[in-house]
Amino acid sequence: MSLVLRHRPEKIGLKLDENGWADVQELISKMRINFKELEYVVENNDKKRFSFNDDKTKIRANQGHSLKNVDLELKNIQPPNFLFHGTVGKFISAIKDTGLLKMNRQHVHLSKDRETAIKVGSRRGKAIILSVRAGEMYKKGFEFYCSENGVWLTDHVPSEYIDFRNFKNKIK
Ligand code: HQG
Repeated sequence: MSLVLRHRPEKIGLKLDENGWADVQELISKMRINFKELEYVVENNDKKRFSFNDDKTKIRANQGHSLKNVDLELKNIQPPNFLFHGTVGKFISAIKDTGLLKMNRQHVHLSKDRETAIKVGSRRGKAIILSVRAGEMYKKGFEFYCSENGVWLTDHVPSEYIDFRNFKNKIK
């Protein structure tokens, strides 16, 4: 479901609207599942990646899209003073140069606690946790969004707002 609702809906001939919504009946028939199974995934998915609309006729991914033309209608809101980003050592020198970039996704993804950031970083190897001075960025006019499932999103985190301090001994 992540593949078709975030990245490649065309793989099963699915259409998403401009806000990333797919028609539930269309998804069910194209994925060959039933409504109960879909409801189970939405309710029990470990990261609450998907949401229905109010009457459960539409479904979309809450964040993580690589599709460029999906507008999730996120509102700019004040983030906590510090947010965290889990990554791995091989990216650190590039992140020092350019800051955190969205790479293939629509946003840079930030976590509200270190534990979540460790999980995110560990997908790629030994996690390194960067702390981001999000409150200061917000005061300077950077926009922040919080997805339906509690992931903090922004467009770019310049290096000057990232604390690399704890990790300097690990960086070659
Ligand atoms: C790195 C998963 C070089 C960045 C997770 C990351 C998250 C840079 C990778 C969500 C860089 C991008 C997002 C720069 C950033 N130079 N590397 N300037 N700036 N990077 O997967 O944050 O399971 O697009 O550190 O749990 O790892 O999909 O982003 O390692 O919530 O729901 O480039 O995806 O959630 O990787 O993960 P990603 P992410 P889901």
